[in-house]
This record gives sequence, C-alpha cells and structure tokens, in this order.
Amino acid sequence: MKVTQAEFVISAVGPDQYPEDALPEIALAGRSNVGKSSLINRMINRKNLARTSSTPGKTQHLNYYRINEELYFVDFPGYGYAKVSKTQRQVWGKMIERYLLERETLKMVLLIVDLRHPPSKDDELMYDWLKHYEIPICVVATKADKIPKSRWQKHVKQMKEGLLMRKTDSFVMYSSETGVGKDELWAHIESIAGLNQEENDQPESEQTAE
Ligand SMILES: Nc1nc2c(ncn2[C@@H]2O[C@H](COP(=O)(O)OP(=O)(O)OP(=O)(O)O)[C@@H](O)[C@H]2O)c(=O)[nH]1
Ligand SMILES: [Mg+2]
Repeated sequence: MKVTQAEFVISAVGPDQYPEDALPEIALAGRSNVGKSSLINRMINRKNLARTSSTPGKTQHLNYYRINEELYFVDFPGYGYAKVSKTQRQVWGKMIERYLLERETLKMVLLIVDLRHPPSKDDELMYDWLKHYEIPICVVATKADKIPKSRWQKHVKQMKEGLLMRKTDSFVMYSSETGVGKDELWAHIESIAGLNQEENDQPESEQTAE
C-alpha cells in the first residue's frame, strides 16, 4: 500500500461520533505502552501522527485515522495499565466492547503484543473474547528489534502457544523501529479490507480499452 494521505479524524467516545462514510476499519487493541500508536505511524510513514509516549495511558478514546480516503485505523486505549482507575477502566471497557460488537464496518482487529514476552493474562482474555465473537484477528508481535534475530522463532512459538492461537488466525512479526513486517501487514490488511481489488482489475480494464 502506498500511503499518500493520512489524517487524524476524531477522538470518539461513542457511536454518535464514528465517521459515517462507511470505509473499512482496522482496529488496534493491546496493552498500554505495547506500541499501538507507533505501529500506525510506521505503517503510514509519519513520525507522530498517532500520538505516542513513554508514559502509558496516552490514548484515551477511539482515535480514528483516515488513510488514502480508503480505510481507517482505529487506535484503542491500552489495557492493563495499573494507574488507570477502576471506573475509568470500566468506561473504556464498555466503549471498546460496544464498538467491537456493533461496528459494521470493522474488518479486523490487530491484537498487538510484545514479542519479547509471553502473552499477558489480558492479551489472552482479549484474544479469547475476539475469537468468541468471531471477529477476524491478526496477532501482531511488535518490538522485534529488541530481540536478536536468532531468537525470533523461539519467541514467535512462545506467543502462539501462549495464546493457544488457531492456525486460521494470521500472525505478523513487526517492528516500528526497523519496519520489519510492515509490507506483510499491509498486504494482509488490503486483502481483508478488499482494497487491492482495483489494482488487480487494472490490467483487464486497460486491455478492454485498447
Ligand atoms: N524499540 C522499539 N520501541 C517501540 C516499538 N514500538 C513502540 N515502541 C516504544 O514503546 C513506547 C510506547 O509506544 P506507543 O506507540 O505510545 O504505545 P501504545 O500502545 O500506543 O500506548 P498507549 O497509547 O498508552 O496504549 C514508546 O516509547 C515507543 O517509542 C518498537 O517496535 N520498537
Ligand atoms: Mg497509543
């Protein structure tokens, strides 16, 4: 995917504020500070369009980013951050649950995990929850640059086994630092969101025109 345009659209708290143009949506879930916003920035080649921070809990609403007028990335608040109050966590939980269950334009959830560690309890809960509701999942294990290449496969195995991943769910190893996995993830997103249709059709229509 060649990104020519990327813009922040809205920080939404509920359905009233979701965009109404019906473009496909790809949501990003994962524990706080795992690297969700950084992943978006690397995907669109922008340093800081999605706000990142070394302080966890920076993303507080459903942040919509429109890419090439073709799709949205929806950045979620991170889970599992101890300093967030219980009440706040319940509010976020409801907001996210509602979005995931009701949003018709949602095509897939990227479950962002940290390749360095086995999945957390919250990662496992999130994966099982998405699976239960039959929402398409792609597990993205980020921060690969923090592990020597020789140990990647061992960590991939640890992650897949820890989550009890189904073979049918896709898995991408990623790094927002080096760009590892970016092309693979774009290819997958484009296919799920039905975006490469036009490109594939191109040669045929050119032929017809001749
Ligand atoms: N080395 C390395 N650091 C990363 C990577 N991805 C994110 N980081 C760092 O991890 C920290 C958190 O990144 P964010 O993208 O803000 O994380 P987030 O998941 O959006 O966090 P919340 O919005 O709090 O949920 C920042 O200091 C990033 O620079 C990566 O692939 N490699
Ligand atoms: Mg964030």
